Amino acid sequence: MTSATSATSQVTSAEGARERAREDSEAAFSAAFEAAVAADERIEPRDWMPDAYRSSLVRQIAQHAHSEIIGMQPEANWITRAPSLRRKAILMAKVQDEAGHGLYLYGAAETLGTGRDELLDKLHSGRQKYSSIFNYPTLTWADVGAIGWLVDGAAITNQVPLCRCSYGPYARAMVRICKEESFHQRQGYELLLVLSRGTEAQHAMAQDAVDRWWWPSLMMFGPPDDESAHSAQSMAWKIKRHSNDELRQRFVDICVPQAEALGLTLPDPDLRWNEDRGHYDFGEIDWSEFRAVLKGNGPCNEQRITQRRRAHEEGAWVREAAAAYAAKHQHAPRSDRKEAVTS
Ligand code: FAQ
Repeated sequence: MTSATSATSQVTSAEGARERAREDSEAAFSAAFEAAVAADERIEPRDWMPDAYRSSLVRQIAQHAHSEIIGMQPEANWITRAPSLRRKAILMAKVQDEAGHGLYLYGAAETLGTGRDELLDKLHSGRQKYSSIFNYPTLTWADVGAIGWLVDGAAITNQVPLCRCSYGPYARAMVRICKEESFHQRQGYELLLVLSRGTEAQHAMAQDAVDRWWWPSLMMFGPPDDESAHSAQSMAWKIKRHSNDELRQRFVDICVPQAEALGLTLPDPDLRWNEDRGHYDFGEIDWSEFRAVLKGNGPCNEQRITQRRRAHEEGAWVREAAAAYAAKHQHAPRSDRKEAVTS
């Protein structure tokens, strides 16, 4: 063997050893990840995780964050026309909470290495989704009640199990979000109860709102299980704990007695208790409507995204001012910084 051949074979075997070592450590990390998930332990930002786990979390968390901030629009539409100061203060606090939920969620996505700018860019360019529910209009004051009762109610049903999501930062964000959503749900229920027990016109307004929001609320849980692209893998990773159809059924079972207590009817002639299943049967969801809304053809898709882009552009000066302030104080001498804090 010439010395050149021997040097080449040494390099090749060193590369091979490195490659084998890399594969061994990857396999060890992967086994540790699978074991942690199986043991119901939390995966934290610095832990090794499969690329697909990371990207699936970013996809779901981003869609959730976008839903929170786009979801501010339908109700904000009624802040200036709330029927009393009390109702106005409550509604402002609720809409503000939703902005806060967006912040926690964008923060959770950041722990996975994806910044808010990138996610907002994807939302504004239509590359990421937000919940279908926010593409419906709020036509009357009663819609604020229907959103609280049904939309926040569906959100809680879906999100309480997410408090046990395998990814730590998302699970912890969900604990606080769910507590706040419970307030939101109760204010919506109380608002509808007052309307339902009010004048004939108020009762009719509450019923009309429930008629319009019921079916879109059922669509919030996503496509039926046999068409759900991500459920099986997300459940195996314990990101999701229940399937779309299981949670939808849970929501229907919760709502039927609540509707009775409200004195309102749910717009589904097929809704009836099934003794054998121990659940309410309900009618067929119009999945063609769901698909149309997801494609951008819902009643308000265009309006919602246009308003979001405008708000982002008009807020540019706030972001620039905040960045300039942060940079100034980061580079200021320590004594100036102290003065800035105490003055
Ligand atoms: N709208 O394979 P799956 C709120 C998409 S609550 C739009 O079943 P996955 C609070 C899905 O992304 C609302 N898109 O997906 C509030 C996927 O598309 P992709 C937000 C939907 O992830 C209240 C494709 O269809 N809550 O904002 C919808 O396993 C009042 C295939 O679906 C959350 O986001 C939909 N309804 O299950 C704020 C909760 N459904 O990503 C203001 C967290 C499905 O491949 C006022 N998210 N898609 O392009 C989740 O639990 C899940 O992501 C599901 C979907 C259950 C939404």
